Amino acid sequence: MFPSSLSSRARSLPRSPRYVVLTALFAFAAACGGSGGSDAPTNPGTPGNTGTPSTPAPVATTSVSLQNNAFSPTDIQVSPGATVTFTNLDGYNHTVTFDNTTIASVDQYATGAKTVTMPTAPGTYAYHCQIHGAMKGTVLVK
Ligand SMILES: [Cu+2]
Repeated sequence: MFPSSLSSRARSLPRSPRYVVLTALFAFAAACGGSGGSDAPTNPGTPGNTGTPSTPAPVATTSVSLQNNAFSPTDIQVSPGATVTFTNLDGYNHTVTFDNTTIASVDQYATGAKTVTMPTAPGTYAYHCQIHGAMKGTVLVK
């Protein structure tokens, strides 16, 4: 369908053709919605691969900071059995408490770095601070 001259441009701008297609789809959906009537779709559907996921992917790192009552990055990805370092920059007490009690959690500490060894079993392991209920994070072992 595309002229062969597009192939080199498509290689340097891999998202461009998809973006054009998505733009066309949105324009089409908008046109349909404008026609009104009961058979106009209220939800035009979700494109399969927009490149902008609603939930950010976990960050591949073994270092997490505790600052301003938050874990940063909130969601990380590590290898099985990895050691994750949690550094408290707030100067007051936090804990790193995993929901999965087989993981050795960190009792309250106010400064410095603590390490936690993650399981070898793949999965998402949620943790929180026992002092500040809004402080939550996850470690994806993969
Ligand atoms: Cu805390």
